[in-house]
Amino acid sequence: MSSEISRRRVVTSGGLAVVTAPLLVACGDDSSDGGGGGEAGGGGSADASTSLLERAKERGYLRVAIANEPPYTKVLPDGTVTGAEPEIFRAVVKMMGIPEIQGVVTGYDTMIPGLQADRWDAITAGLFMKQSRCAEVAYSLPTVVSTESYAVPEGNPKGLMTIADAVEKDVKIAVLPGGFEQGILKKAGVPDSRMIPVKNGQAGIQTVMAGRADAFLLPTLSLKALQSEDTSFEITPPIEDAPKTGAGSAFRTTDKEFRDKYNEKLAEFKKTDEFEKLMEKWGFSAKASREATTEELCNTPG
Ligand code: 6CS
Repeated sequence: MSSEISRRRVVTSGGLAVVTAPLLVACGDDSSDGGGGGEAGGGGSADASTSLLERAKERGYLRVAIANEPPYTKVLPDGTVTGAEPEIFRAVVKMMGIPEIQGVVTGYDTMIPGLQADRWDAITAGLFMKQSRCAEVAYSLPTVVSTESYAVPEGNPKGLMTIADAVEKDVKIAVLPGGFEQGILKKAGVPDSRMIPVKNGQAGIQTVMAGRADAFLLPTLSLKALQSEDTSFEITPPIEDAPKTGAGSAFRTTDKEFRDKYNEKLAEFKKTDEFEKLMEKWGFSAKASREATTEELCNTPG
């Protein structure tokens, strides 16, 4: 099914590529047929004749998939793409001679299909590593390492503290479609009928507060960012039986040469004070990032 929605790419001053049509609808249309490569961010041509590095240097930017979920990714009102992941990526590709990045906002469920359809060149959204994803993309070294928590109504009336609680209790959990959290719950045995898909963080909180779900499962830091805007809910301590969540940038498996060059510069960058300050600014631990390995995080089942 190809999308009939006309899309005109507008690049804001801050580097956000937006389309006239709701991107999620467009992506959802295109990614279902695997076609439409290179349209969302424009400039795609993942052919074998030129390397991603050559194409990026010629274009002057790389297109990156982001979710706009602070602190991992955050689009400012003027369209500037910020957040831990894009800022690390921007700093490292500058070291490779690529002056800018262009963000394309999309859902986690379309990030890998869109990468493979050449709608973007990399995923810099905090797409947590796990076995199935590591089989489909070429991850960089780890950049952010984090934890998961539940957002619950005041007093946590259903006493939800662990993944096991979500399995054993007759509760409904809001999750992002195709997200890492949905995978954790599914693998633990929570039936689809007790998972409520929501389109973003705000919708997840609204779903809990309206009583349509008993909790919303999301990274702890993402929930804290939401709570800075809305104090109506509580956040559980990091969930002890949830896997450690670690992300890096994700590339096409055909762009491993680029990924390897990226890793060389990322390894240098991770030793700098600039990296330390960037991680601290967004609430992440530089130490945890430096100690984690792609191999370890790619061992996460699911
Ligand atoms: O990797 C994922 O799927 C998850 N990552 C983040 C940063 N937020 C939620 C999402 O499900």
